[in-house]
Order: sequence, then C-alpha cells, then structure tokens
Amino acid sequence: MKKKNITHDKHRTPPKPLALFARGIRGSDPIIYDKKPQVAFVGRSNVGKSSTVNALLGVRLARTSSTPGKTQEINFFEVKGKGYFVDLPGYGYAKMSADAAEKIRKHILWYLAGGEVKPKLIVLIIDVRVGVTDNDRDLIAILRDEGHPMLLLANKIDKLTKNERAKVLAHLEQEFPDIEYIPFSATKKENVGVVRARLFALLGIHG
Ligand SMILES: Nc1nc2c(ncn2[C@@H]2O[C@H](COP(=O)(O)OP(=O)(O)OP(=O)(O)O)[C@@H](O)[C@H]2O)c(=O)[nH]1
Ligand SMILES: [Mg+2]
Repeated sequence: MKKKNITHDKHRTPPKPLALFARGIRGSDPIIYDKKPQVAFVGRSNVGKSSTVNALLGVRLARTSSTPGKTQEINFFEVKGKGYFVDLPGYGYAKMSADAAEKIRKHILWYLAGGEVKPKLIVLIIDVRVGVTDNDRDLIAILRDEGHPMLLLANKIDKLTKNERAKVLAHLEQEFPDIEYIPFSATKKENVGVVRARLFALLGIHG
C-alpha cells in the first residue's frame, strides 16, 4: 500500500481565518481606540444583527437566538486583520425592565454617539415584519445629528410576499428618502454578497 506523505502539510502555516472574535466589551476598552476601521450593526432586539454578521463573514461567530436579548456585550469581530464588525446589543425588547432597557440604550449611545469612536458606517437593521419602530426613529435622529453615515438593511425579507415586500420598501423610501436601504435576508442570503463587498471595502479589504 502506498504511504501518504503528510510531512508536507505538517509544516505549512495554517491559513489565516477570515474573521475572529476579538472581544466583547461593556465599557471603555483599548479596542475602541484601535486605529482599525469599524462598521457597527445596530437595531431592535431580535431583528437579526448577529445573524447578519455571521452571514457576511460566512462563519457562525456571533451567537444568535430566537429569544430577544441574546447579545449583551458590544462584540468586536476582527475581519482579515484589517478592521472590525461590531455587533451591538438590541434595544426595544418589550419584556425588558425599564432599568435594563435604559442601561442598554446608554451603552449603545455611548459607543455610537459618545464621540469616542466614529464607525465608518452604521448598519441599522430592521425586521421587515415589524417595520421601523419609535426606538429606531430616535436613534436615526441622533445619528443624523452627529453626521454618521448609515445604511438600512430591511432584514427577514424572505418572510414577505412580493406585494408585501414592495409595500415595505416603498414605505422606507418615503419615510427616509436620504438613507440608503437594501432588502436583505441573513438566513436566505439575499444581497449578502453585495453588502459584504461594500462593507469589506470600507475596512480596506478588496477582492
Ligand atoms: N426568516 C429569517 N429569520 C432571520 C433572519 N435573520 C435572523 N433571523 C432569525 O431571527 C432571530 C434573531 O436573530 P439574531 O441574529 O439573534 O438577532 P439579534 O438582532 O442579534 O438579536 P439580539 O442579540 O437579541 O439583539 C433568530 O431566530 C434568527 O434565526 C432572516 O433574514 N430571515
Ligand atoms: Mg445579537
């Protein structure tokens, strides 16, 4: 029987992973002053922020759950050593106590609007079955005031019929004529490639 030559493989340096979990933070941390560019994912709880991060990276790094409130920390995922995808906790979860909701709101605003960092882009995600909520509107107003670039992802578009889809998108267009929106599905991968190319370019990753 022919012997397999495994010595060659043993000495090869392993390929660098596309992305890795760098850190989860709950307050100030040196990682936010890192010079590498950041793209942040925000939105109501359960809209699919962590699922979107995973779909874009092509690996299940961010923890997801059908129960709202899964992500508690601000999670930094390093992409190709060039920059970070930042997965934030969700707001607006009805069953959360007022105190807990306020704490999360402050935490999100500290990161997004505290002036400590300026992400290259804030990806605001909505669940198309729920639509834009008042919490989303409040956040959009704050981000607009601070001059943050925003991209709206209309996630879970796979759940809508053709007619519903057209209506939801027309509604977004009407309410936010100045914000770009993209119909999206993290689970069915709709527009994942397009969004990935856009965000990777912002992190300085090409091809
Ligand atoms: N049908 C459908 N379900 C999705 C999609 N994206 C996410 N989900 C589901 O929505 C649920 C919530 O997803 P997560 O990614 O955990 O949501 P999140 O916004 O990170 O939630 P929090 O961390 O609690 O703020 C999970 O059950 C996902 O499988 C999508 O595009 N289509
Ligand atoms: Mg999450």
